[in-house]
Amino acid sequence: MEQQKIDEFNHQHIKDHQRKFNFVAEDVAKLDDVLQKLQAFNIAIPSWALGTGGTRFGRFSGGGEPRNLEEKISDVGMIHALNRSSNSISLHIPWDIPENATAIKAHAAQYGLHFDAVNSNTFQDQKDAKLSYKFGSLHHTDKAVRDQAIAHNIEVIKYGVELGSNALSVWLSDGSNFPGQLNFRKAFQNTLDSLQQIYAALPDDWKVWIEYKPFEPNFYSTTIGDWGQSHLLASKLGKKALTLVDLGHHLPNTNIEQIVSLLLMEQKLAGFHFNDSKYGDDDLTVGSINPYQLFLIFNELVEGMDARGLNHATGIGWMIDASHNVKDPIEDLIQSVEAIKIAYAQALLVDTKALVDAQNDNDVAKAQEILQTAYRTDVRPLLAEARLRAGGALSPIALYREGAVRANLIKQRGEKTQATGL
Ligand code: RM4
Ligand code: MN
Ligand code: MN
Repeated sequence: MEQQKIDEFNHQHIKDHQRKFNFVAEDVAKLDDVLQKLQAFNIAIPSWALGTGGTRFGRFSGGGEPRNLEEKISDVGMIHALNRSSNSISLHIPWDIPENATAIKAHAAQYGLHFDAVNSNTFQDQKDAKLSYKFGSLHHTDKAVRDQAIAHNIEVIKYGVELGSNALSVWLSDGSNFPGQLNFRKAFQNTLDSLQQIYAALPDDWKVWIEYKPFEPNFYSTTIGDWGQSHLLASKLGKKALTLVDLGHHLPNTNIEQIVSLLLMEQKLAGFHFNDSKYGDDDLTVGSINPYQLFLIFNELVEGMDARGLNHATGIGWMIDASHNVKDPIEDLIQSVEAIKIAYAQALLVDTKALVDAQNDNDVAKAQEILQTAYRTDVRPLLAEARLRAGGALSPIALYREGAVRANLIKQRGEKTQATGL
């Protein structure tokens, strides 16, 4: 997407934008501060979500999917050119192996991209693997299987070092399907022992992010099933280990904002995998089901990060982890980034001082008014203004469609390509 096209598009829509922007800007106390924070705020795109997702029942390809890592990076480059808010990519290995790290880094740099956390995969058997993960990986009863999974994680760190990333993200499918299948204590101890060996291989400035999930693909128990189990492991491991919160990895109605607040307080919040869900790990577009919850999470984040003096943009990891079964992945990712930044902008608008007073006075109605005044503000023109200032498009999806980007990708790559990933 050439800059000239973006500028032309913005030129056509500038009047309309200014009218909307002036309307909301008038009421924003620290307007420049908010706009600067929005400009600085980027969300990483996962390399496994640039193709059409599927379920265990089927997969319906959308066409023009990236055929290799280079093409995935180009797709993220397209998203970033349009929204100026997606300046990094997170790789899942071995779905995306950077064979030539120097070339891959240079290719990404062309689009102003760098590499976020690297993700290991021990939830599938790899083609030439000697041993199977059918009954788990880091928690396995057989030391040889654990060793294979440990070696894989250490290899992923090596790829990450070459790419300039600084975190290993570990999600295990380890668990059990039936009562009696597993000794919980031994499974936990094996996991801890395996993670300790991976931890020992982390470079000084690296972190390991431990993700939890209550069920699926195992349906009776998951060895790292909730934030308590993840936090227990992270505290036993040490300072470089933190808990990663994937929004879809909670049982329905869990108060995620409270979890986030406490992890942040304990300096144990690694960051996020954003998505939305109605029932389970649905991996839907961020903000498509419950945008209020997302806002409440950001409200805790902004408050908690400010309390610790953390930089919002870089203090923790921000990443999308979604799957797109019926939408164009690029459009879906643009929508997710927008939803995240809307929630963030709304949280920045909360009158914190008044909220503290209301809390201290136990003025419950006032506290609700304060939060909902921020939540009900249409902040989209603020986001558009931040994008405009950063060289992005006033309306990324509109320009993406106007430019017939997907049709061009189909022409280049073909109708029947299939990206590796979810
Ligand atoms: C899992 C989990 C992990 C992701 C895989 C693909 O459910 O969310 O973060 O790496 O899916
Ligand atoms: Mn995840
Ligand atoms: Mn998930």
